[in-house]
Amino acid sequence: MSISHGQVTGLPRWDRCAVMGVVNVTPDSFSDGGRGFDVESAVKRGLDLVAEGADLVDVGGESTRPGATRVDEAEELRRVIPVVRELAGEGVVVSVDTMRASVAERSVAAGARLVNDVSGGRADARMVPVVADAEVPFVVMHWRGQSVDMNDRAVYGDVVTEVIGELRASLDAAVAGGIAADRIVTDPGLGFAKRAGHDLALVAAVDRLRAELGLPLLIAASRKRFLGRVVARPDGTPPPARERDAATAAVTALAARAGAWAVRVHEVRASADAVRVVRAVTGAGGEGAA
Ligand code: PMM
Repeated sequence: MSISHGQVTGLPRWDRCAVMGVVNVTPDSFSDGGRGFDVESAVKRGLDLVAEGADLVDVGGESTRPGATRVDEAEELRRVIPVVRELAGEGVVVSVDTMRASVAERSVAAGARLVNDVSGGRADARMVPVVADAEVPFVVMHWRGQSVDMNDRAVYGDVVTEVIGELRASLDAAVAGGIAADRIVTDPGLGFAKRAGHDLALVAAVDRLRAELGLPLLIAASRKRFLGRVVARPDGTPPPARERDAATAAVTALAARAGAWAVRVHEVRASADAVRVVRAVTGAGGEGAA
């Protein structure tokens, strides 16, 4: 009963669900309290995530949380490029989380091996051609528009069917734009124009998403609002984001069991253990298992 998690051309092959650790180079995480960002601390954070079991590290310089407004291009480059360069120089498999083609291009030149675009190529018309030219893998996430007002677009009849249909359109555009299908990862975009019930339905449908889209799947539930609601205190108050890591690891186990290619998480250790437990359990049911 071993599970196939899929493989992405241009990246290492893992015999289990991979774990992508998150380094958000944003003012609330790595500000040095003054003019700039503390590159050294952000790099150390990335290396710590690898030591805890991350297979890849996703570096982003722009918050996409609900209500977030955009940072300008120069600022995003200033935050992201030095961190990408240093982590790649240390041999880390680096992914860059950006909606801007210029940031993707410069990140790949600095050593990034994967471009993770929450807009799936829709926010910047140059993104697909740039990724196609660079011949790097590309994450196409389900997206209905910028974060500032995305909650207004969280309206679905059948969320799983609609997300699959809308993802297909972005995936077709990526392939038509020259990105090889075997370099594409897809992602239902938990929390992006989704309410808690939508997110839960999508987590429950990982195997269907995989089967119908036919591509490696990234699941990024880490610390998101829907988990805060699930593990809310008796008075209904959600715990703060940092107290949602056990709930996140539970989603990791479910996603890995359903064949996700990777999970994207802020706290790596528990998820790194979870994917190993899933591999051990799913590999243990064969002949001779007494
Ligand atoms: N979510 C966030 C950022 N990047 N990338 C992908 N592929 N999928 C996601 O769901 C996703 C992402 C927002 O999360 P954070 O601000 O808590 O890191």
